[in-house]
Amino acid sequence: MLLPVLRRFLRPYRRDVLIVVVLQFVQTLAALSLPSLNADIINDGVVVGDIGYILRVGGVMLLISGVQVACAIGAVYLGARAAMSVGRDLRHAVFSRVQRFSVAEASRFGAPSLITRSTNDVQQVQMVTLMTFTIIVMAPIMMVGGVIMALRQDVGLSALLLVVVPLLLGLMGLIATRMGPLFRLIQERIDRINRVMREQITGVRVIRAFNRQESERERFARANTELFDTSLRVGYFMALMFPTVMLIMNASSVAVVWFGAGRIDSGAMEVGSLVAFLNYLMQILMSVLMASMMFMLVPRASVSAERIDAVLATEPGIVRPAQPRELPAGRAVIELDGASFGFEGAAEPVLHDISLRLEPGRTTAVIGSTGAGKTTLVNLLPRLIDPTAGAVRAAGIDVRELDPAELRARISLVPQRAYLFSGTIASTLRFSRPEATDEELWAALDAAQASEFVRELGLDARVEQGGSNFSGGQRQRLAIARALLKPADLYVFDDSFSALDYATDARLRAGLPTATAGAAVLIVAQRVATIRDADEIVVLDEGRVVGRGTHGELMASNETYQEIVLSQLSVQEAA
Ligand code: M5T
Ligand code: MG
Repeated sequence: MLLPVLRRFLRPYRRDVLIVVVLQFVQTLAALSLPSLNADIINDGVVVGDIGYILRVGGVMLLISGVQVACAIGAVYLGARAAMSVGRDLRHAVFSRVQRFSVAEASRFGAPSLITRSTNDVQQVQMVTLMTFTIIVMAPIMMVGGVIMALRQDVGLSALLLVVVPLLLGLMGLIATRMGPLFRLIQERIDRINRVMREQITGVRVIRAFNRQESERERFARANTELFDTSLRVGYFMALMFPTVMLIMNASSVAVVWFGAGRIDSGAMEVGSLVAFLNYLMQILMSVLMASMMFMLVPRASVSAERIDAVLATEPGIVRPAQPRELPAGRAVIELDGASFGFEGAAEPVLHDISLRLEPGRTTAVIGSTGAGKTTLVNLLPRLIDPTAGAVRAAGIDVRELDPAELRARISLVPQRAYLFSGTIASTLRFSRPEATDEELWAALDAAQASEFVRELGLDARVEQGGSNFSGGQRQRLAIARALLKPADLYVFDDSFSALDYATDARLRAGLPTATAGAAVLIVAQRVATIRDADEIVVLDEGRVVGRGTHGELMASNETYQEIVLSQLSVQEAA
């Protein structure tokens, strides 16, 4: 998986990559030529006592070293730049893909894994890219070149290479194959650490309330220990590898000197050649070592590339059609037409054959017990999910034929879990309409019954991530103000008044027709008082519409509605 990903993401930088390859090539050739020159100095300069020759060849060696250094600097600079760019582009690709995901795809991966994939996994690929630039070019040239040069120095001694190189290669191969599976495990365990960590942070209040610190600590400790164990096993192999390589290198140096000494003694070889041969041997073994490092890093990066590619290859379930139709100007009527919806893999659909017309100027309410499917119904409207049967229409057009952005521009939603983005009160409100003036902010806050507490804090008061530094009711009202700030054809309130007291709830709803400027309004609630004045009330039970009408009509005829009303009346009376 690594290659296709790299091929795709390195393409914009292929000029840099080409230059890196050339620079590495030159650098390696330079490195290969130095020991031979050194041998010449010894054989023809030092042994004979020719100072001039030593200075001349020494000068050439200095020059070549200079070239080598310059090439190395250039290669590292360009290589690092290209590798980091690949990292940046990968992160960008993952992020923008995830942004296009609908709820279904995002939950298939889960937030912690998506975060690991866009950070740690990208880093693995980035690192291997950088290594590749050096090793892939250098190792083969060095190995082949080294062998040729060694042969030129002394054919007899080169027989040693036939023993040492296969030995080292075999050993490295053995270790590398053992390490591959461990790397996949490491990535999965980092996922787990992320998940536990996230849950602890977001659920800190629940954990404290139930005194679960101890068991949570254990849960984290377990995940942490597992990562530690796997990393340690990788570490053992690494620890084993370096001494082994060193042993082989040094043992073979001893062998070279041993046999070389004999050959020099018998006059078959010169001293300089022995020194050069030793140098070439080191270069060859270094290149074998580097190549095997590659074999070790590549499996890990492949696992990461696979995980990244899985995200990039996932097609969002909800996409913009190739030729979207235009919504006509003016207020659009949005309707559900026999819409059903079932979650992936669930046996029973959550919504059955729902029809609903949301017209300008009318307030529609949906009431039903927990789990009845109210939020699922709401999610169909701005096309956060697509119905499994039936259709959602805006101005008579199936929403699947529209640009989702255009559809969503016409709908303003207060989600059940009022999520506020971090920043100031003003910035979190302007999330729905960046160009809103302060006056408009205050008008929306007034309508949302929030101006009182915001006036005390000021529009520049801090909002923590998610709005966690506000009370549930304050957060709901800020979310309502944010939704009212956006001009829309349809305003949807998903259980948005539940944290408000009765009086505030009533005041807020009384102001809604003005605040929404006569748009269609859909109120989802469990509390009868919140919806009794609606033009039409839809009673939802286990995903089916079991009644519709006004409060009076439903009171007279609908059993489910009566039950709901009675249960709430008795609660009130008892209080
Ligand atoms: C309706 C099921 C859930 C419930 C039904 C989000 C989600 C829900 N469900 C899944 O199986 N998978 C999911 O990812 O769908 O859920 P709802 O529409 O959220 O219910 P509601 O809004 O009427 O409930 P509430 O509590 O907000 O009043 O059976 O198990
Ligand atoms: Mg809900």
